[in-house]
Amino acid sequence: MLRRLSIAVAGGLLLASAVAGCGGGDDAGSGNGGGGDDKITLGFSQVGAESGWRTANTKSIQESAASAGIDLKFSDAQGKQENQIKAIRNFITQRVDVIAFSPVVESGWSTVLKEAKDAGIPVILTDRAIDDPDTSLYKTFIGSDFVEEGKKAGDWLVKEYNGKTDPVNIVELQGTPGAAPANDRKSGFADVIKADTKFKVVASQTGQFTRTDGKAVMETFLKSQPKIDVLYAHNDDMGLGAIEAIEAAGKKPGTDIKIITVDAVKDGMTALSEGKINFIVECSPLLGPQLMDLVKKVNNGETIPQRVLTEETTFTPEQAKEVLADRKY
Ligand code: GZL
Repeated sequence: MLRRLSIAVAGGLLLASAVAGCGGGDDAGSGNGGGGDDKITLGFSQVGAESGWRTANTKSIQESAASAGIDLKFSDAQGKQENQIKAIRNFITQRVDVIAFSPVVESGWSTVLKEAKDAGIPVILTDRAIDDPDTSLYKTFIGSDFVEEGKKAGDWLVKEYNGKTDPVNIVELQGTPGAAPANDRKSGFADVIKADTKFKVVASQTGQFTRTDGKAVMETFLKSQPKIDVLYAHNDDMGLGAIEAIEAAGKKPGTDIKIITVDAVKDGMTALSEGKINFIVECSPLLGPQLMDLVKKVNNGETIPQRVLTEETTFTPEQAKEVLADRKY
């Protein structure tokens, strides 16, 4: 069901009264995006299809919407904020019941989110956060703590080189510019390694969260850096691309150059089990079921927590070997 805008005309005066669907949300109504009489309609704007993580996230959202009986209007922004803003405006025009999206970057959302709020359509942030201080613009943010993920990566490195004094030269493949996971994984990692001056990030550049760019940037690092001890990649896909470049340069990934990545998608876990990656920090893409539960609650006007943190862990090569067969993504 979509929140209906019932229009009553009395004596030529147009009175619009919002009848919130599904038990009356705390927002004014909206109205007819085609989800059938009693179905909730969810408008979802996805970042794109840049990585294995994103593919798994999309699958989780689409499958969960189907099993929850929620009518999903799905839009792929192909990595562009202007496409996400357009999609959100379309969802507002279509009068969906709830809007959810994974913000491709942290900034620049106030105007369109105010439009959704004025239209009485609740918004849920998934996967990534925004930097707008006005938390009334969205009902909740469900996703990982990326600073914590960066810290976990740094903690592993500190332990790995405990007691050693030689300089440790690190190259870093960052996620997409302006994205919360890129900003926060970088800062969390830097916060931990700054305690020991032997750690030095000698080069840091975006690999756009993709294998292709991860490989290309790693090739430039290998040419420009006389000594690389460690690669810290903000996601598995860039790490996997970098492995191709490292092997093409005649070096052994995981041995000549230690590699830390984030996500724990199947291909990353396979490389970890083979010792080509040394440590992976998990970032679960399986947000679908929790998101649909939140959508139903929001649509029913129930109060939900402002922040829903996703559960995640870390993996060593030995742990990867144990769990690889059971990994869902
Ligand atoms: C993290 C997610 C990131 C993944 C990348 O929650 O936004 O975007 O770590 C993906 O693989 O491209």
